[in-house]
Amino acid sequence: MMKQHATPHRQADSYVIRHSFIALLVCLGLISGNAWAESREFELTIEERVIEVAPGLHYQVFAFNGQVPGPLIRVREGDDVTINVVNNTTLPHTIHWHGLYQRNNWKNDGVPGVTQKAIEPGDTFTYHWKAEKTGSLWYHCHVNVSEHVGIRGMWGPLIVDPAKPTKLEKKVTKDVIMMLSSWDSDYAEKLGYGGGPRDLPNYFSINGRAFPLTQPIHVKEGDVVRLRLFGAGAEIHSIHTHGHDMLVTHKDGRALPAPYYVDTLLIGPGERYDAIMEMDNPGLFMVHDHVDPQVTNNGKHGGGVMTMFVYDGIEPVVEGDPHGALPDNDPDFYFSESMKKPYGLHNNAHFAGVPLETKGRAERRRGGHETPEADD
Ligand SMILES: [Cu+2]
Repeated sequence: MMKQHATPHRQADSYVIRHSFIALLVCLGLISGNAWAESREFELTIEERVIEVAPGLHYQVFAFNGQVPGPLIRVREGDDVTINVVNNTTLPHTIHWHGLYQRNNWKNDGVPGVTQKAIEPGDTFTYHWKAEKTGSLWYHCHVNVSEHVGIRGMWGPLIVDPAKPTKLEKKVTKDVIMMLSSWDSDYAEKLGYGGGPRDLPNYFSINGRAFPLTQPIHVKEGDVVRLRLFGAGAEIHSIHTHGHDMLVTHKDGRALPAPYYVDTLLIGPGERYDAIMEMDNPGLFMVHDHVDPQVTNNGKHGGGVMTMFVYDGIEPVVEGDPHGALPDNDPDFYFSESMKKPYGLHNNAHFAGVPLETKGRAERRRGGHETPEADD
């Protein structure tokens, strides 16, 4: 046997090797949360664009990288992130990184007049932060929020993957990000105005598009879907999934100690819920807002916050049903494809708007956010 033949000298060697190895393991354990942390740098511009929110509703927006929602930013817990922002619009903006703690870093919190001066038209600003908080976070403008965030599309998803995911989230096969918001057609062509407390929104959307411009959610039996629901606008939404319960696992990015099942979930402005769903019931099943006015387009039923789970191999049984009306041309409409890509910033051409005519830009530059007399 080896042990019987080992000399005292060799025993001492193996003692040193064994204990060095244990020390190395302890070191790795201590830094495991940040063992793979990386520095990442992204570019974000803010552009004046026009997007089609609903059939016939062309809406002027302030668009991050020219798109609404803004691009997915996905990083890992502990990453050091730098974002260079260029404001190519005619009004000032900032970016608030909603959910981040900004420990010893409050000057990167993006609040105009508090943590920084707003980024003026033509100016640039660089944000640096550490991804200390994990989960479904988001970023949005913090200047004139009721207009810029409320009705101009200045929001996008920021997903920070935890170093140690929960057992439940490890099972996920498909991510589905839904950012819910609303629009007021009175202000579609009045960039710089609107979003006031007496204005009533008349269009409601998932990822900036109202049904039938939403997309079906394609799944197959056995998929485990992670719905990430964001209250990006000023309305309260009540999301109902037909045929399936949602297991609510995370609130505002944090894993819940006791996940719970629902079939209808209330989401207020700024809130995020993650719900994990077993796709075990093949068919066509609606997903929609149960706040009834929010499934309309300008008062007409059959619009707004509405889509459908479509299982592979299932054909519609009713001619002209909503499934048939969905255009079904973008598998990344819910960021499902972007979430499969490596960490980084991912633009999505489907969400891109068309450049805004320059008419009115000079007046906005002079007039700022003053409400015109005609709009009182
Ligand atoms: Cu803004």
